[in-house]
Amino acid sequence: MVFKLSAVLALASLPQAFAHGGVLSYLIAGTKYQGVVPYNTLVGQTSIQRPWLTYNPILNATDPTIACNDDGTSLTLQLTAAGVPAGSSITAYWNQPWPHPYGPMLVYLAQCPGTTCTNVNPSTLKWFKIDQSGLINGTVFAGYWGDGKMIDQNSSWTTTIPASVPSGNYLIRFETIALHSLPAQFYPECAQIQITGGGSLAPTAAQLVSFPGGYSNTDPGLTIDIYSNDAQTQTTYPIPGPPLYGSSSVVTTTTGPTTTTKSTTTTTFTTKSTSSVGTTTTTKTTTSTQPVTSGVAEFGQCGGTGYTGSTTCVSPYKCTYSNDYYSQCL
Ligand SMILES: *[C@@H]1O[C@H](CO)[C@@H](O)[C@H](O)[C@H]1NC(C)=O
Ligand SMILES: *[C@@H]1O[C@H](CO)[C@@H](O)[C@H](O)[C@H]1NC(C)=O
Ligand SMILES: *[C@@H]1O[C@H](CO)[C@@H](O)[C@H](O)[C@H]1NC(C)=O
Ligand SMILES: [Cu+2]
Repeated sequence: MVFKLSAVLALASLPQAFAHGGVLSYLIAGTKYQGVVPYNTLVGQTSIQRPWLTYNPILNATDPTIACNDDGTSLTLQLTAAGVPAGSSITAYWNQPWPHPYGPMLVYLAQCPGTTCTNVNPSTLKWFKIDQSGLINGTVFAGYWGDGKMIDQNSSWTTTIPASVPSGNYLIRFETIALHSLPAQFYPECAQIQITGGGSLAPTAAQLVSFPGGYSNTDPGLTIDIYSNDAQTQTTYPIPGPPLYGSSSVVTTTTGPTTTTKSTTTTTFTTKSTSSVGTTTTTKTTTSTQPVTSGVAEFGQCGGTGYTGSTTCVSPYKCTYSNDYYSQCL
């Protein structure tokens, strides 16, 4: 069918004055993917994201919508981001600017049985947490939180698919929890990805939870009153959910002496555009030679049309394509 954007926009009702929101798009291993468009009919929408209908938060940690928002079922034209290498990065972009700076950021994966996540009910899956950021510094009352960092990072959050995760079809669940009022506000959105080239470290039983089930409405990290007297001196915050995937394993990083002064950096950018009738793939390769001893810091520009500076990022960041005019160290 012909997709008439003007007709879809005409059906839109006004979102609640940007007080809330959710993940609107993704950058996955260098490829941009649009999310579903809330407040619009789902008819004709194609996305890797599971649908969510409004900007409103979920206010109940044990409601079925805690898994993949309301309603989180597959689109009729549901897509999957295929060929996402384990070890690559995924950025989720929220509506700008995200309004809630107090609370944790969390990212989960759940492997789907069979050959696709399409039509799999997220409540039937086992989830493990691959990333979290709670109270970064300061006090519960006046500190810097993962949510504040997300806002400072262009209202986006970049996470790395652990290289040790087994290959397969997964739902990835980005979540920001807002604690400025109680009950806590949950904003989870899910997307379908196919992880390739993975490892063999399965999550342990203790690292796996269901949603609903992973949180309780009485979890200390969800009932905390950030305006209380205690909060003004409290400098720790218990992040809700299971222990982090891989957290029991020891990670050893060995840095040897630098014996070379030059190395070759090759960056491959892949742009994919997908429609309901087919897939077009464009591949672009940039090769540059830079000293390894210097580089652009995290979030700095490292490429783009007209850019003449360094194209090398300081370790461990990678120069990540955003658009033709801008690449960034992430
Ligand atoms: C939360 O949702 C669960 C499941 O729908 C329901 O049983 C419970 O009563 C709800 N709790 C609150 C506080 O609304
Ligand atoms: C907390 O960390 C942020 C970012 O690193 C920094 O800008 C801020 O000054 C820190 N605040 C405190 C109270 O240490
Ligand atoms: C900031 O986020 C928007 C999407 O919300 C994206 O289009 C833009 O490229 C991002 N800017 C940078 C510098 O990454
Ligand atoms: Cu809100």
